Amino acid sequence: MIYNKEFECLDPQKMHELQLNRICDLVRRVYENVPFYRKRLDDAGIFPDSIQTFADFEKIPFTTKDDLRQTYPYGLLATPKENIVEIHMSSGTTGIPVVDAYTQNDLNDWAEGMARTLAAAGATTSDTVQNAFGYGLFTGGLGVHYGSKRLGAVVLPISAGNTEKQLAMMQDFETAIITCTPSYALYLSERARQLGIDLKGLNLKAGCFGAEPWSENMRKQIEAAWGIKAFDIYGLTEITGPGVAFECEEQNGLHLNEDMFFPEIINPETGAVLPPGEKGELVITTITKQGTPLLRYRTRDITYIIPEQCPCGRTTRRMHRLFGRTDDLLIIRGVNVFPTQIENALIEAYNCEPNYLIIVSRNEATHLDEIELQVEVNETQFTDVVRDIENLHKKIEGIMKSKLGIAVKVRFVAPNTIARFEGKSKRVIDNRKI
Ligand code: DLL
Repeated sequence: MIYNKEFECLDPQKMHELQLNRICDLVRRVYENVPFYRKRLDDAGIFPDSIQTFADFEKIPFTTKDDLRQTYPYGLLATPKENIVEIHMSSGTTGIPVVDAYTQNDLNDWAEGMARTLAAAGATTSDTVQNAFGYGLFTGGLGVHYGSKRLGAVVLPISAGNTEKQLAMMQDFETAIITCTPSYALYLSERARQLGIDLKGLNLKAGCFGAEPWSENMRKQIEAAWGIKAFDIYGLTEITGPGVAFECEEQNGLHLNEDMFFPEIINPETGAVLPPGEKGELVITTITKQGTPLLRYRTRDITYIIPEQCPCGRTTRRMHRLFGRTDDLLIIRGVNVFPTQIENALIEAYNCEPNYLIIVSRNEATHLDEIELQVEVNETQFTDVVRDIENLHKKIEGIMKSKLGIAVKVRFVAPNTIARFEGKSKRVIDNRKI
């Protein structure tokens, strides 16, 4: 269902006008209220009134994650602190968190974006949304929560973890929509199988999954294991959280909530803006945000804008599902590969559940990079695999070579030896000292 026809189906020309108005207003707001941005713009010789067109806007310098860290905790507030009603943050691996501060209006926008997301996955007012994203500073839990409430569905705020209870709740409350990371969705289905629960016999119809990269083949596996449609949802803490973009029933690219988030794709090396269809780094400007709005924020996520309009009736632009992050890109002997490409090829070669680990190292003697792919075999496949292990090795390694152009050494490991995840998964260990 299209939740908000006014904005989701707005004439593209009108959407452009709306965006440009909001951009001009935003540049003025941050210039007046955020010393960091005033200096940035002054240094670049840009005055708010000189921004009249998208071409003018493209001259504004990017904002980076580093800028956010350097202004921690409140350096990017664009409104007096008394207007802030909620804070979220993500710490990542480097220590200093990045902060998002919301006014009530920002929370309303967030709820709106997430109501659109859930409605596009088929959620209705009579459905139970079981929300297995973590609640807390992470935006997954409360993002889905606010969206479900706005939509008028029943939200079950169970948070991540407690796997057996999740499965019991699903049966007792006839959950229709499940929301969590894709890796947790797979773990839930694995536990269900072990406990003899048939997920396909329950009331489930769809799942909204995101917060980490997942491949198209992993989607198919989740859909088969759960008997549902699995929708990709996207967002990041700095830019409000989930609800930036979401899939519709076409499951072919994610519609951007363009009335709130202005997207650009850039060449990550040169910063040049790329046309639709060309792959690059997603840059977002939060055009309605009041608390901590960002100008031209470099997400580090790699995608492209799909040039065609979607047959679903929405007119908002779609981005291709993410290929990965600029900082996840593995460069192996000069070949660029994202972990999701390895995942896709692995599932294609061996229709296993993607419990795998990618270990990258540098051979000290040859100074060449090597990838070991540890693949877990499940209990039922175990005996077959042992019988046919040589062939399977060859098959996976062959597909990696032909699809990705890299040599991968496959090592099968026993069932249940690779870690499972309730939140974001960690599937790459890079032991190279570079
Ligand atoms: O992961 C927000 C979120 C919550 C999104 C729930 C979707 C669902 P962060 O923890 O700040 O926020 O991580 C943001 O996660 O820049 C991407 O690299 C990655 N990511 C998020 N969604 C997807 C997705 C939340 N659908 C970072 N596919 C982003 C691939 C995703 N990667």
